[in-house]
Amino acid sequence: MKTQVAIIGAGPAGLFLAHLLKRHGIESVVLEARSREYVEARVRAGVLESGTIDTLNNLGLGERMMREGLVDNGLDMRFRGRTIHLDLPGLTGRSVKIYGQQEVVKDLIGARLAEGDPLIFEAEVVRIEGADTASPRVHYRHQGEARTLDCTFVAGCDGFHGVSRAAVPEGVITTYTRNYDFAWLGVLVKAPPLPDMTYTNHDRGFALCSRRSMSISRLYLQVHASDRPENWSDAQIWDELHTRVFDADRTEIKEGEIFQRDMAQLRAFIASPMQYGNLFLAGDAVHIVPPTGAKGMNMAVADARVLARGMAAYFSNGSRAALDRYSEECGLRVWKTIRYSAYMTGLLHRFSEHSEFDRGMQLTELEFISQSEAAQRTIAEQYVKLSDVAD
Ligand code: FAS
Ligand code: PHB
Repeated sequence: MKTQVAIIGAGPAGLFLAHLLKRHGIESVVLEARSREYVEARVRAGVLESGTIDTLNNLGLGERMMREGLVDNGLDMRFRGRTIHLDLPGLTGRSVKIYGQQEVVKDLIGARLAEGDPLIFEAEVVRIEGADTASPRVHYRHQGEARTLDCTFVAGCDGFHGVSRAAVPEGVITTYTRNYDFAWLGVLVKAPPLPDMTYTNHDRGFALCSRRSMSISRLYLQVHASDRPENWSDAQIWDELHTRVFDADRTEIKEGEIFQRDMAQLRAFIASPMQYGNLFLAGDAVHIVPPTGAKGMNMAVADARVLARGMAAYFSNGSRAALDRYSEECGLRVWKTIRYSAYMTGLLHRFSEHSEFDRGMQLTELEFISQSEAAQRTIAEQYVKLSDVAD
């Protein structure tokens, strides 16, 4: 099989890239290791920045997101029983939208298949041959058979555990990593959510109250990295959430049926450069941010936008200039997003290695933010638009 662009992975990075390339008349084939059911059921991110919202709408794929997505105008941070409320439109002139990543993925997959464009599920890529040549070849397994896909470019959109990053020779790629010794236990609950996105810093640990609709709450608890969802009873989850959200009288957080549990490990990671010959890495395949910044999916979309523009230039006029600058053009944005996500993680979580002095500094930072509109605007601006891509 032959195509212009071989896309490895049907997550946000790969699916947005496929649709963006099509708008430029560029053919691609998406190879996804998992089944459609698995990919569409995977619960992950929830916050869409305006750049992601606009991209979905410009692709003509935003109708359900605009109908079912929830506009988020506020960001609350609680500590010492008090709340810092960030009025996003007041501070930045923007808001964000809450719309589950799995809903975005469903919309993109549905459109891709409706348009009859190649998206092959249960097609696991095992090797990329000739990434640094003009005609790379992707080797994958499908229906028990070894197959190949010849192409001009390979887009490695296969996430942190994919194979594409490994196709870049040792000496060429540099990785930067920070691992945290805590993780997030996430639950989906059939109960009305809090009115605003609410992050908390409590002596017992971090908690986050988000939502998927006005009747589905998405709640998170900081737990040790070695913990497991099955270690927690529903009652223990509710006890910790009420406590960490300073909801001692249990009147704020509405309890309900916990119908989904998952764990997300926290790490900050970036690999540089994001390209090697005719292989281009995008999304989690090349960077990971702790989810405290709500950036992972938005970063993946921003990478896809830059990459699609570079590939469109090449196929329309043969110029590689934009493609050769892909890594450089994405680099600073990615580092700034990692910085923000690491800052918010450091501000809101309990650290086993923290001294009493460190704890005092952390709470004083929150006190300072509570009294400084400039500090609040700094956080709000990064929450709503760090994944902006200059057109
Ligand atoms: P993805 O990982 O979404 O997609 C990669 C795809 O490639 C997958 O479908 C995979 O099956 C496929 N693949 C892998 N290897 C392959 C191979 N060899 N051949 C073919 N296909 C292959 N972000 C937030 O902002 N908020 C959150 O709360 C949040 N929670 C998260 C929880 C978890 C458990 C994880 C892992 C991530 C979370 N993220 C969160 C980040 C997440 O949203 C990512 O940033 C986002 O999925 C990035 O999209 P992609 O780069 O497309 O990678
Ligand atoms: C979510 O709704 O899943 C969510 C919201 C904010 C975050 C992370 C995840 O920082």
